[in-house]
Amino acid sequence: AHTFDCIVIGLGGFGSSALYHLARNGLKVIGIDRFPPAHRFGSSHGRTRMIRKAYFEHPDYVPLLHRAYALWAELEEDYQEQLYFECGLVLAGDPKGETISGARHAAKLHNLTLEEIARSDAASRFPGFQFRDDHEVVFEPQAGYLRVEDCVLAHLEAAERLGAIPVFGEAVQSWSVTEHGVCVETKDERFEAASLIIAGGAWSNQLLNDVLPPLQVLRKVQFWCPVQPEWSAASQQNPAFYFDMPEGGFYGFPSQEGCTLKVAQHSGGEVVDDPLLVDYACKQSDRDPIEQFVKSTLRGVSPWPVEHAVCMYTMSPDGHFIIDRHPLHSHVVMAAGFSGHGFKFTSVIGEALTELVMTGRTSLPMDFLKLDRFGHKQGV
Ligand code: PYC
Repeated sequence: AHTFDCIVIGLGGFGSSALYHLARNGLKVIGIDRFPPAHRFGSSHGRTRMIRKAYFEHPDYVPLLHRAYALWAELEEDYQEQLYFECGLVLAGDPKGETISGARHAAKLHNLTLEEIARSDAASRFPGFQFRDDHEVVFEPQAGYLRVEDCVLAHLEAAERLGAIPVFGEAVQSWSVTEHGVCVETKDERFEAASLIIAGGAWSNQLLNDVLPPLQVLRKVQFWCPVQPEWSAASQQNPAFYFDMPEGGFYGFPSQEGCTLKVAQHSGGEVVDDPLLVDYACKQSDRDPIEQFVKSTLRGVSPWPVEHAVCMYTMSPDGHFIIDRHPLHSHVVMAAGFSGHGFKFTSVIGEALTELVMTGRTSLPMDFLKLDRFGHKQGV
């Protein structure tokens, strides 16, 4: 048995950040993941993740986003590579829908820049898009994307430099509370520590089934479609986008290398029973909604993708994150249910998880993400 200050289960977006922040605070830490670094079998892969501040899902995320942006900038400095690309974000939708009204509300409440784009100007300002007559358009200039795998690798590398030990290729079989802290067992090893962070992504149900409300894991497919030269030539000026269509939410990112554009559906998705058995092949039924969206909305983009990646969303019952101490074991901290919009927060949530481990509370305003909003599970 090995003795650490803290063990982190899961080294994806959240676990890698927690590992870094724990090490930065001088803790002796080990992280364990069944897959290799920045792998493609969870929820932190596919080249890009959106980052934005006019948070339509809930304005209470905005203070966390301010800190997340600052921490991404620090990590870039440390890693000596650009992780955040500020291309701006076009949001389009029915003004009564959550996307437009929620973004306006968050921007107003927190004094964020959110440009109103008149319908008559939208097409000339953003010639890559075809806007619906019943849609309104806003533009958030201080939004863009993160290079997702590089963010995970940057956190891991920085953590290792500070003495953290990441272990890959070892699946956690169980964790338990001991007289002095916690014990985590893999097939071949047993690790002991004073405290534990569980950041298991799509495996959260299995790791925390006695306390979490049921989290629904959804299979999501991200696509890369070939673009005409106007997208690539002007790729520096092309924004990220999120369209709230009658058929669902669709989003994407400008071409990075000048040949393809990433596009995916935020809504919908097949339910995954076992995250180890998710279907990584692309089906016609995955392609159909994307084909329809690209044809109706994007100009100069082929509706026939040349590449895809399958990823998972782990949905909490209300679509908001669950970040808290374990209700029975205060030295066990959990981060789960990121519901398809968590990655941008990994920098700040790693810091919050570290504070929870070290002091039992966090200075960040995140009480709205506590577990007790779901009531108590029977038996707890
Ligand atoms: O987290 O911003 C986000 C997002 C947009 C589309 C899917 N996730």
